[in-house]
Amino acid sequence: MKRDGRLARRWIATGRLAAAMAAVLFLQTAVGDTLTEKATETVLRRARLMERAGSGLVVLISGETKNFSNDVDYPFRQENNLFYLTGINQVGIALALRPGAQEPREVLFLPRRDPSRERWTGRMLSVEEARRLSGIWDIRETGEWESFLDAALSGKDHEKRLSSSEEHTRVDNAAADSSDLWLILGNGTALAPLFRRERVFADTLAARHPRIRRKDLYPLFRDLRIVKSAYEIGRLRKAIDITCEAHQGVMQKIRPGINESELDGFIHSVFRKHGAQWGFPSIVGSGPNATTLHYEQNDRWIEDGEMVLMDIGAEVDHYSADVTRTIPAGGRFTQEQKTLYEIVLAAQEAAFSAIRPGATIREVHNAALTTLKAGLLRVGLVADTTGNQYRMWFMHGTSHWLGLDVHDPGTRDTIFAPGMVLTVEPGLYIREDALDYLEKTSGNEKLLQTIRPAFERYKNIGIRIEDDVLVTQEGYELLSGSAPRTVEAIEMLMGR
Ligand SMILES: [Mn+2]
Repeated sequence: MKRDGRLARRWIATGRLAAAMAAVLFLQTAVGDTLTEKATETVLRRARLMERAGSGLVVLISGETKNFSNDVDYPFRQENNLFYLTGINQVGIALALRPGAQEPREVLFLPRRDPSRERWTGRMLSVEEARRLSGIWDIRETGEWESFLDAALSGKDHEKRLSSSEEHTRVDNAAADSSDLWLILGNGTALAPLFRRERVFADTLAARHPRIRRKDLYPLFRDLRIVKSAYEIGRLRKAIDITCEAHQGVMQKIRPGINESELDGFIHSVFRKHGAQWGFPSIVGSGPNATTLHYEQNDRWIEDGEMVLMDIGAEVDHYSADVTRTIPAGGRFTQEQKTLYEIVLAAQEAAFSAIRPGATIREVHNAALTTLKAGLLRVGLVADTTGNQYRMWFMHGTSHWLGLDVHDPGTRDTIFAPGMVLTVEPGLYIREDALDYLEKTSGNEKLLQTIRPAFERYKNIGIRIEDDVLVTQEGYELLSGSAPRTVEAIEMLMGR
């Protein structure tokens, strides 16, 4: 008898974690490669999310295309949480999950294919393709989306039709959905404005179904996404390797007289050579531009004796790297540049040593700060290390989470566990106007007198060293070590 995996598909459709795991195993071993590695991932992610939600209706809607100019759009990029659950990067899709209900517990809504549109903007996914990508069996047209939600929210029976067959079944709502409506809202986070469409959508549904209680999916996604699977770590490793290759290439290519834009283009060419995109616009800042944290203009001519800060990250399958190197344009650090560089490097090393299961980003930051402050006192850029004087020269956090978002969801107090990936990126930015805005108090006058000579020596130097780190059982693994990081290693590769 031919094993076609139909039964396993039904197990997956139950959305129950244990059943989904067994089905995935069965498909892999008995049926062959019917489920891609990526689909296997998304099957388990949906089951885990449903396990956490417990009951109700989970709703995710696709991102929108953003207009660039007239009839030209930016390249479409799927909303990351929907991508996390489906692996599908097509506009106009929607996902409904019904934890705690009877089948169907997972339904994906797909726009109907339109040859006249596809002629202009490219192929749209067929039902079979969407199935193969997501591992979701029940796929319907987006036109049925509203009536499906209404039926699910009102607990009425709803006729289900499998788009690819003539099979008709009845949705059994005996175990009716609870009135919880789960959407990504980002309540209490700075990201809440990003989910405005979800709020409007919830308002629309609430007008028709007054009983519903809104529940925020954001904390569920944050907790799920923060620990990376082996598959995800593989994607991140690839993105990081490509990024490090770009850094190595720049170190060999750069020379005084080159424009930041040419380095920007070169970096992008390395990403594209490997089929990757950027996860965020590259920062290529030379001389004084290196003191602007998110400088993106990238159009200045680079002079001899200057340093160039490059904060870049390739993106593979939505997973972004984030690696910064700061190098001397002419291949050799001046004494002043080297002095400050060694302080930042030592701070980064101190931060690394704080990384192990059980620690937090707050502790990593504090470890970096202690070293950084001592260094600043030594060179005379602060008068004492007890207060916040260091914030004139280092004004951002040391770490953030890394993943589908280059700043992945998570907090400073999330307890480290194996599989988490974060950046470690101390820096020093001696902006030329940094002292102009100090309040005119007698204390500050005295401070200015003390640090003025050091400031004159180091002004217009900006340095950041950023690496990507995986938390392991034993401590950590440096993922971006192939891009030279020490003064000696950088000067050696630059070969001058
Ligand atoms: Mn970063």
